[in-house]
Amino acid sequence: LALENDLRHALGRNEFLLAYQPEFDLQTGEVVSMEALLRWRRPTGEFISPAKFIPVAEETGVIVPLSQWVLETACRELKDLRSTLEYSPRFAVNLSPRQFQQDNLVEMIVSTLEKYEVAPGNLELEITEGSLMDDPEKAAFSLHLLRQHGIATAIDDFGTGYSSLSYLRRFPIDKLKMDRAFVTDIQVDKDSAALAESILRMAHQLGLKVVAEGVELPEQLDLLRHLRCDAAQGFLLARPMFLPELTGFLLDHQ
Ligand code: G
Ligand code: G
Ligand code: NA
Ligand code: MN
Repeated sequence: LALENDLRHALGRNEFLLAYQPEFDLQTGEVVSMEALLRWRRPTGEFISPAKFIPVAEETGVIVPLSQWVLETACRELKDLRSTLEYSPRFAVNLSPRQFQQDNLVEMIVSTLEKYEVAPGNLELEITEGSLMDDPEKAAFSLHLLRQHGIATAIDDFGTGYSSLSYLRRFPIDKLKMDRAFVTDIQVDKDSAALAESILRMAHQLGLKVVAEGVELPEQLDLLRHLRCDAAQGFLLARPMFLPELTGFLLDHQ
């Protein structure tokens, strides 16, 4: 496969970039975190979506050096950002199910944080429900270890997998990212709003923060705030940005 072969060489050819999309506190409007999103820019200038190449990276094993690159780059860029802003924003990195199952995951993360002098409390890991359910015991062990190190964890695309919240009690996690499927029609559809409300109520009872994904309209934001959602992310608030634009955005937002 051409894609597979190109992917093997893409790291060495510096074809990857990170874009960052901020998340905002719904009470204060402050940026609470920014999610690093991997971008592959081909020599032709064409961008290929991670949805397309992450599965190939997993099959070929490229995911191992690639995820190391993502974490290192995010840490290095955070150091840059920190010296400009004079504070240290939190950032989030996505982990695929295979990455989450990697044996030396926690060691790799902790040593990279030390190398770049990034406090563990500045990092958040986004994992999917599938990552937890593949091997729940191993997942629980890794999550406990991460928590001992002070690294936060979030469930990404929450609600699209094992829609039951009860299993979450078994895992030490910090927040849910409510999938944008729950946000899209929230302002026009009573059932959507009821679903979002029940996710929020149960998550809060379990002591979890909730971030709404994919907020595109002011009406959605108002309703989410009314429902006591903690934070939001989406094109209405900020698009994913490369480092120079992100730096300007955060400076303006202080
Ligand atoms: O940013 P975009 O909409 O193209 O992201 C598509 C999907 O790719 C999302 O599900 C996102 O979580 C995932 N993704 C983005 N960056 C990374 C990454 O660095 N690692 C992994 N494993 N997934 C990522
Ligand atoms: O699976 P995950 O939630 O990590 O996917 C993040 C992806 O969602 C990113 O690729 C980002 O570009 C995309 N995204 C972020 N905000 C919005 C939005 O408001 N609307 C839509 N349609 N996509 C969004
Ligand atoms: Na994500
Ligand atoms: Mn998500």
